[in-house]
Amino acid sequence: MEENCIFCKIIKGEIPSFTIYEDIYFKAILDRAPANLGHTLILPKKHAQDIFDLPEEEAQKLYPLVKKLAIQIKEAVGAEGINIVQNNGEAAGQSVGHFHIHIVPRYKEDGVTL
Ligand code: DGP
Repeated sequence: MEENCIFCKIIKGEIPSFTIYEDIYFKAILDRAPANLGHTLILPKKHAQDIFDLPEEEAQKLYPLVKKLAIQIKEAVGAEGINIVQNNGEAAGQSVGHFHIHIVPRYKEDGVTL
């Protein structure tokens, strides 16, 4: 838990969020500013700033979960495609300093820019 980290507060339940999945390592929530319906963020429960700071244990568990949720979200919203995006550092567009993966449902010519 990092003081003043929005995602740590969400994980602790101090800030409300719409949770679509949770286990001992991760919580997956709907993005509050979704690029498309079903835009989801996967957050490790243990605070890590970015990929460079992510513990090996979380790193190993992550991609099977990304795959599982991408499949379920695609089906749930009837998406034609999915973007999986993960920004590291301000220079790369990271605005919240707690590692997260975006799962963004996509449709042909939906005009979304990431
Ligand atoms: P990034 O730019 O990659 O760091 O993405 C941060 C995302 O986090 C952005 O899409 C908006 C989302 N976000 C920021 N604050 C909150 C919040 O309090 N609740 C939820 N659900 N999403 C948030």
